[in-house]
Amino acid sequence: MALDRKPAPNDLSAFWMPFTANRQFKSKPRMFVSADGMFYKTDDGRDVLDGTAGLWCCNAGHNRPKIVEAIRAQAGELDYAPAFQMGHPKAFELASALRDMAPEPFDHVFFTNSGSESVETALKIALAYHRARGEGQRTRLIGRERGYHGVNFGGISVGGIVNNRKFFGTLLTGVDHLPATHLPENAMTRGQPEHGAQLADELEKICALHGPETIAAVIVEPMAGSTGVLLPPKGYLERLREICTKHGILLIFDEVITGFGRLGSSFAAEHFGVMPDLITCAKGLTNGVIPMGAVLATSEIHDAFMTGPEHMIELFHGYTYSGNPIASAAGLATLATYREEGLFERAAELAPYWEDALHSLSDCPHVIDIRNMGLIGAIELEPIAGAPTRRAFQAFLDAFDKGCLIRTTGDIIALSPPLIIEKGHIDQLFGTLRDVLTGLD
Ligand code: PXG
Repeated sequence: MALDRKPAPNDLSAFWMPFTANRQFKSKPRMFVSADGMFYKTDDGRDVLDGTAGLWCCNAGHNRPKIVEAIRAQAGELDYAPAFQMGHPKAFELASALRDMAPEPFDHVFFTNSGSESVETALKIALAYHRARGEGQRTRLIGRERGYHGVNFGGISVGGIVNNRKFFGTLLTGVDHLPATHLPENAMTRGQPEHGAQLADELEKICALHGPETIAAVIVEPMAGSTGVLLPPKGYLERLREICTKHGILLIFDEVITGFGRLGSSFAAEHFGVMPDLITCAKGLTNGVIPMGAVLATSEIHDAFMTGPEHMIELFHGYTYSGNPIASAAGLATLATYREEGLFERAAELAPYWEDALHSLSDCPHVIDIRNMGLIGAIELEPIAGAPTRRAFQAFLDAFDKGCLIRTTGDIIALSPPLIIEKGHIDQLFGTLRDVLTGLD
């Protein structure tokens, strides 16, 4: 393209938007131009309440001074340093801060740039760990139906969302899936559902089919977010842990959504009291402001690599931007903001109010299920016959017109506000949703 060509501000054709109905969007664009605290501002000057923390990532809300200042200062001090064979202080400081925030066994941190990369990294660490210990035959990876683990090839292979898989060829081989944890008899449960712990026993069947000694790792979201907020039944995660331990299989919790206070604790592992062997995270690590992700590993896993000659690279994996200085500065300021403002505790305190407000919508038209945990909520709508997803998408458009940002996946509305939300905002969000749901076809 000629350098002198300046696209008009209303030229939307060049940007091929991710996970977006491009033609619909470009015919009637929805643009945010600024954000502060709990609100976005649109290009036509309207305030929109952020009911989703961006995409589940701005857990401390928007335009937070400490984070903004840290990025500004870091950009002027050390903009970039090579990530391989060189270091800079902030990456080490952030790794230590993350270790201190995480549950006890997670002593080591590998930096990535997104949730998808965290997942690829964790799967590769799992495979290489077994090989380092002389169990190179453990190559199988087990995911779960309706699981979301990002969009790279490993992640879509272990993931269980059909549209994210079916267009993209044969994916990884040697992958099996557990059944999803969603059971109709648990509809309208508040918090963790009673029924379904036995779904974890499917792992025993997969072990019996292949031989457990061929399985490297099981990866699950402790609470599945993207697929529409599917909660783990009581006892389910404990059972998965038990079976993995029994067979020497690594358990990976994908905490890209559940990390950083979403459930009222640092990580879901802490919330549920079930410790995996690896945790993937991203999003809230930098409040969504700068792309960054991480994999947390136990010493047992990390130390298995620390053998051989000292001049040798122990893990042949990493990214140009692993531990990028500006991302590290943003991460440090984000974790400090969570700590200083007690935002995880705040989420736990507000959760009962959130739960009541959410479940008050159970009498609205089309609502067939409501699910919640921490500051997460889902409202499942009866699909329009022959036109799945249309009803929820209309709810998304109507809510936006009425000043609230919500997310929809299939016919499920998902809510995950910044943890700084006030009770008044919760009332506004659910008041608007009542209007929206009442007006839907
Ligand atoms: N794992 C999990 C559990 C996720 O939720 C990823 C991995 C991938 O992260 P990146 O940073 O590569 O996008 C995710 C991402 C939604 C929504 O509306 C969810 C995600 C991303 C965008 C939208 O549910 N989750």
